[in-house]
Amino acid sequence: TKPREIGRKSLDVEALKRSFVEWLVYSVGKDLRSATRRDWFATAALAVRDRVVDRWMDTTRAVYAQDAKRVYYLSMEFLVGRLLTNSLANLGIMDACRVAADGIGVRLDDVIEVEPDPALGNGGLGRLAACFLDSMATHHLPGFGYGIRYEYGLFEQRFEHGWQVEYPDNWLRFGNPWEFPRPEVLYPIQFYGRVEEVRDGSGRKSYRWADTEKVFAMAFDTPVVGFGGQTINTLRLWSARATSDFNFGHFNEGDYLKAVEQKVLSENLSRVLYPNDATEVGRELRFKQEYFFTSASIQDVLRRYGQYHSSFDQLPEKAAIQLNDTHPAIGIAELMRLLVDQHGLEWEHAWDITTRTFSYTNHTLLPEALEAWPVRLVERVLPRHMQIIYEVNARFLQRAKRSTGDLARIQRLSLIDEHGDRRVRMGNMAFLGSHKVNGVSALHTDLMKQTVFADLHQEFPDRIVNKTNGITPRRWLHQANPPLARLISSRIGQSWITDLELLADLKPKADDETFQEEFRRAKRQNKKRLAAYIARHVQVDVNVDSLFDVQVKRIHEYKRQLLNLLQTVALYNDIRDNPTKEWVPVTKIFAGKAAPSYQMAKLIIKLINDVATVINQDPVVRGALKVVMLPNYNVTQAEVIMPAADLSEQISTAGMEASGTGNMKLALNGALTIGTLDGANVEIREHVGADNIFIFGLTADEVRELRQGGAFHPREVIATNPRLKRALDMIASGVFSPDDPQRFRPIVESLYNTDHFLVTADFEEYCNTHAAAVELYRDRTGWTRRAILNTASVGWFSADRTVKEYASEIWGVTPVLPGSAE
Ligand code: DL6
Repeated sequence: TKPREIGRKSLDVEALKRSFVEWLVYSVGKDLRSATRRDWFATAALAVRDRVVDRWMDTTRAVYAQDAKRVYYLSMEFLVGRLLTNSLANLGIMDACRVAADGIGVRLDDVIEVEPDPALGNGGLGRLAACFLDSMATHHLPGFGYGIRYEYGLFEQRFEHGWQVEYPDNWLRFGNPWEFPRPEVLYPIQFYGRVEEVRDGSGRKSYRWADTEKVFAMAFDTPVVGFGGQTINTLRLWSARATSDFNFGHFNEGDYLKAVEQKVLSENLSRVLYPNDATEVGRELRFKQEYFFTSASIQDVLRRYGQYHSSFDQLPEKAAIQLNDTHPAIGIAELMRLLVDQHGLEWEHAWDITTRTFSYTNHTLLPEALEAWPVRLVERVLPRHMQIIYEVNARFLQRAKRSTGDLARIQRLSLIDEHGDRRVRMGNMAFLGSHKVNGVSALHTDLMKQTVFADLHQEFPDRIVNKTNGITPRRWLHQANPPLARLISSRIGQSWITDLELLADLKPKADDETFQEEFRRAKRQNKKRLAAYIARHVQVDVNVDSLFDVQVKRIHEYKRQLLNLLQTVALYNDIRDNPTKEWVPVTKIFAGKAAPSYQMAKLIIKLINDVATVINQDPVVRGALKVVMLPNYNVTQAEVIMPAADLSEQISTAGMEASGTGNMKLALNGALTIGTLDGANVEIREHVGADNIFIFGLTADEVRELRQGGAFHPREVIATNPRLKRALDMIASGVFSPDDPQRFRPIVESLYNTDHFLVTADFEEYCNTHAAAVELYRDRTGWTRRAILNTASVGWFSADRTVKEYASEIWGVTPVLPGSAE
């Protein structure tokens, strides 16, 4: 029989072995005896990449042949995770590769472990982009990711004496075997300069952007392997390169060092990812990064379109540009500039094309995270774009004034915030320049309509739509949780991998004793793996039979790690007060990074670590309670944590978490959620049923009323709750920080004085609900039944469903199947 192959490269074990040896010797330049694990990683990646390239080209050819509409997903962040396991799993050659590696004396798992996890993002928004890429490729949607090839990703987090310390993430130090540099794909990006008005013979006015500083954007392409290996899409990341005029100016004057300095400065543009998550960024370099990758991407889109089209009329039928948050929103002004200034289109015509091409996803309502760039900055860095923004605004406000005389409303609609120093509201810009604007969960979308975009929503009532987030089942179940994936496939076959709602077929098995037993066995195996990871990384021994209670996400006050921690301290006191009671053993597991400039979040990390030290060393509680904070949370670590969790903490102040996606990953892997009615938790409850989730706390409406009513006094709430007061007194008096008793005063004071995130208000209900959850854990059958029902009920939260909704309702793209290359 013909060996299974992809393109020209065979997938059988012998061929893989040959490939390994050839790559190792002829490309990596090592022999079998001296090869390190890193050499083997490079070798394996290159051999696997060979199996991808033919299909990649097939995909590209098929899309070109049909002149199909493409989606361009513009995102400042992509958290793709390790790619070796992902490629092997999606190509279906994990086992063949393992055997081939064994055959030459190499353990595949060791090789997998040395791959760096590219941290080109901060959190949810970046990981969502990566899940969407996987889903688009798996379902044959012609999708391109466009972003920045940061030389340094998000900082590496270490704990030193319990404090977060940031180290540079030099992820490219050993090279990146997955990427293809494209030195020929190079676009000039301009900054600064001035705008000249020019009139042609007929008196027609046009604009020229002159005396600019230039830098080049150079492309690096990474193939995105869809499940089954049929469709391979592209992630194109831009890297800054100095232009030669930049160097030569100084070079010719004989100032070589100055020339090199200039080169370094201009290439700083793609040097480092801004480590911000929902905190204010006000840096010129960040603004330039946004324009840099957006302009390069749009130039690339127009070049590709231009190969087949001589007018721009059909652009919206051939290209959908999705703005992942407002970071690339300057692209709206950029496309207008290119169409009007460079290609001579009339304004109205260009605006029609632009708005039909763009759509925008909002990911947060937090005021401090809504981008608003100072007019003075935009004017200086991108003077022509500022003019375009003014023109868009003038035309829009003129239209708005026809329907309202309300000046305050006009001010709210404006692209320019006139309070204080004038700023460009990027959210309003993205809204106006898009045909569809979406939120990422039902609640979040409703709140968008009621709050930040209330006025714009009234003007354009059909523009806002909801697209509840999703996660890729390939990485988050098939790859991360082999024991559970195998169990599921043994009962319902493998089709769930690309059609996750089929998991519903497991529902009847929720009461089946054998299935329950096997489900528990899979969970236990994953818990053992996590326990070993914990022992290796933080030297804490945890009981595999304890309830693994997990809160993993960025550290932020609105996510309320503090609520969890206060409950932990209260539980610690309960145990100490009654040590002989048969407590259900609980292991609290935290992980997450704090933005380096977010002092309160960093203090919360220190508090978690200090509380962990005291509790873990206390002989009285030993066994009943452990606290673990894992350093350097990233995609790779999440793949170990998610499958091992029993309880998933999703406890943000209602109305503040746009969606959450960790909540979906944990539920899919059989954890029960304890959470507020926030973000996608609301929809998770609808899918899993109220009996299989622990909901507590104020609702978003109640939060708003409480904050507005002025009747919330945290000091009084604390006074009436002795368990809470005792926990706070302990923290305030230095029980967890004997070396510096005052250390945590800022935390305690902020809870007493303002408690903006309503930790004290939700404390009691949270504790009661948590106690009920822990109590249920005693009932093995009852718990397992609910865990199975969670896995079986969350198929709807697949990113496949989400991207299909985007495809049909926003992008207007359809699948393109590459011609059979087999
Ligand atoms: O939509 C993806 C993800 C949501 O699941 C989170 O709830 C939300 O906090 C996150 N938002 C951001 C916003 N950062 N900015 N700007 O990361 O998006």
